Amino acid sequence: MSEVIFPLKGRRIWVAGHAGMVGRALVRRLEAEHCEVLTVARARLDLRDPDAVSAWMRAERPDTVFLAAARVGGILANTAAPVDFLHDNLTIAASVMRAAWAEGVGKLLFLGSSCIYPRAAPQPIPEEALMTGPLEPTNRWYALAKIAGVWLGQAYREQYGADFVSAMPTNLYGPGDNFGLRTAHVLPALIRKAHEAKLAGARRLTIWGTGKPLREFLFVDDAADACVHLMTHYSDAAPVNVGSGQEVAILDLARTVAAVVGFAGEIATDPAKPDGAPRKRLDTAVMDGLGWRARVSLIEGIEATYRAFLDGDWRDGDR
Ligand code: GFB
Repeated sequence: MSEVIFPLKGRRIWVAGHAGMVGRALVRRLEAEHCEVLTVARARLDLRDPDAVSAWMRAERPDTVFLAAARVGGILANTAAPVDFLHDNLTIAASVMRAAWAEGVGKLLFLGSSCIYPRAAPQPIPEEALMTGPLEPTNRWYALAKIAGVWLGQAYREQYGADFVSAMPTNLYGPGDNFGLRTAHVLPALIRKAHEAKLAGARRLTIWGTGKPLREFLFVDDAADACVHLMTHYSDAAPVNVGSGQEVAILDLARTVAAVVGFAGEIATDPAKPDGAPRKRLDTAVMDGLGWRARVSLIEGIEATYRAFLDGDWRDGDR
């Protein structure tokens, strides 16, 4: 079991991207840490603007940063908006890291993603697989920006001794997710599709692709807990995978979601839509060694996310 090397008590912690699904979970999680949490609305601070970010940090003086802000989206959103996914994620990472270094922030955690690994990486994917092969084409713009973010953090560590670390979470889901059918990730999309099919009395629900790809899912509160664990227990250049070990084929996921939602009809596939990566399960040996593991089961997480959807705790990223 590793020790706490960076306690959070009494710190001024900026959660960049606090209104997003991961940022909100981080704000919830940090309530237990007796620290001061800083947030700033998107309308007040454009994180892509380096001078504005520097000025805000100079005024607010955070000493710790969780960089959870990003442009994210599902498989079709990624392919439809390559500039947005590459440019916005590059500039957010560059602006926040530069300002964090210049303003003397003590520690920063950057959120990468499991999709930054090569399409043909060995499974489960160890951290060393980064940059060893071609990327999955459906999300290469996003992946490239996130790789640059991870490497930028390493560069600040190498050149200036900055304590910047990176977490690589697997596919995340939970309350506050984007449920817009065109732009969502698979899990919220399936919940909404199954719910609407149930209400409409439809006999059939159609999922994208063949239903064969495997995905590993991590509930967002577990992801936030893992980020806090890394912030407090880890300080090194190498990014660290954050997984759940809960891997499922998309067609089986659709069946599970249908059972939770109460949709009893047929589930059809649409092979004209992209499958994306065949599999991207993370090797979590490093995180295991740091004494952390996920707690929320896939079924509990889907139930909680469906409850949040019914309560209106979601957004429609298609709008
Ligand atoms: O979650 P998802 O959009 O992204 O799709 P990725 C996962 C799988 O679910 C793909 C299938 O095989 C989709 O074809 N799928 C089935 C659906 N039905 C649906 C549906 O209604 N909506 C969606 N969205 N998918 C993401 C990247 O890749 O991985 C992100 O695009 C991010 O940038 C994330 O990095 C971790 O898992 O393929």
